[in-house]
Amino acid sequence: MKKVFITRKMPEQMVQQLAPYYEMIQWHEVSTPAPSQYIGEVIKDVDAVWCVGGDSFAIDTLSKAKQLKLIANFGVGYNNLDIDSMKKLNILGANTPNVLNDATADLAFTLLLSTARRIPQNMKYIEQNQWTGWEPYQGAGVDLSNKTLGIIGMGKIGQTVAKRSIGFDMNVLYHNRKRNEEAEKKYGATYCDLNTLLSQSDFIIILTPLTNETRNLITLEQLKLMKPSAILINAARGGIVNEDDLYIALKENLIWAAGFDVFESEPISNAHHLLQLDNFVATPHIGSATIDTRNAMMQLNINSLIALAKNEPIPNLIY
Ligand code: 8YV
Repeated sequence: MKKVFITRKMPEQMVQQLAPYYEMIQWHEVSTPAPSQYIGEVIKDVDAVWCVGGDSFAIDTLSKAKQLKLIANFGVGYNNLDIDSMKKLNILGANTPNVLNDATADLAFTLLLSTARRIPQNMKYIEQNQWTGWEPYQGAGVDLSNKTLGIIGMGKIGQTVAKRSIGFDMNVLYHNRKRNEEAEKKYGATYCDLNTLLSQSDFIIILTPLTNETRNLITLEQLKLMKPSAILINAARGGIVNEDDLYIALKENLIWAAGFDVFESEPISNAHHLLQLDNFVATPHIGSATIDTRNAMMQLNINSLIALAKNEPIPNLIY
C-alpha cells in the first residue's frame, strides 16, 4: 500500500476516501503546519503529499523524499511550491483549477462592491450608534455601473470577473501575458498595456499569479498612474502590490480606496498598517471559501491522489 502525508487536519469524510489506497499520516492541526523537522522525517518514505497553500517544502526536505511522486496542492495558485526543484527530483504537482473560478470572481466583485459602497465602514457607523439623522452624502460611495474595469490577469478567474461585469454595464480593459480572444469576443474586453490600464480604469482587479515577474508589479510608481478616484482590488496573491506603497497611496488619497483578500505575509492581525486606514477593506484570504467550492477543491486533490495510487493518468497536473 502507498503512503500519503496529509499536512493538515482535513475533513474526515474527505480523508476517508483515501483509506482504501493509502496508509495515511496526517498532521493533527488544521491551521498550524507541522514543524519542519517532523516533515523532514515523515516525507522520507511517502509516495504522495497533500498540502495547502500555506505549506512549502525546501529543497533539502524534498531531497530526503526518496519515494515521493506527487504533491497535491489545495489551491489553484502554487507559488508556495518550489516547482523547479520538484521537476529536478521528478516529483509531480497537482492543483485545483476551475472549480474555484465562480467563488473567487464573486469575492473579487464583493470586495469591489464593499469598497465602492463602503459597506464595512457603514456597518461600523451603525454599530457605533452614529446613525442619528440624515445628510445627502451620508454613507455615500460610488457607482459601479458604466465605469471602466481593468483586469490584470485574464485567466479563467479574470474571465469569470469579466462575465460578471456585463451585469454592471462596465467597459472592460485587461492586461495579460498574452491576448485572450475568448475574453475579447465573449465579454468585449480590450487588451492594453499595464500603464494604459492603470491610468484609464476606474476600478482595477488583480487576478494574476504571483511569479518573479508579478512580485511588486504595483509600487508607488504604478499607484501614481491611477485616477485619484480609482479603487484597487487584490484577490490574487499578496506580494503583487507593495503594501507600504499602497499605504502611502491610500493615506495621501492618491487613489480612493482598496479592497484586499490577500497579503504579503498571512495571516495579518488587526495591527496591520493598512487596517488603520478608513479607505481600506480586507477579507482573510477567502476567495475560494464557500462550502461548495472548498469541497470541490478537496475532491480534485483526492482524485489526483487516487489516480496516482491506481497508476492511472493523474488529473490536474501543474506540468
Ligand atoms: C486557497 C487559493 O485558500 O486557490 C488558491 O490559489 O489561494 C485558495 O483557494 C489557498 O491556496 C489555501 O490552501
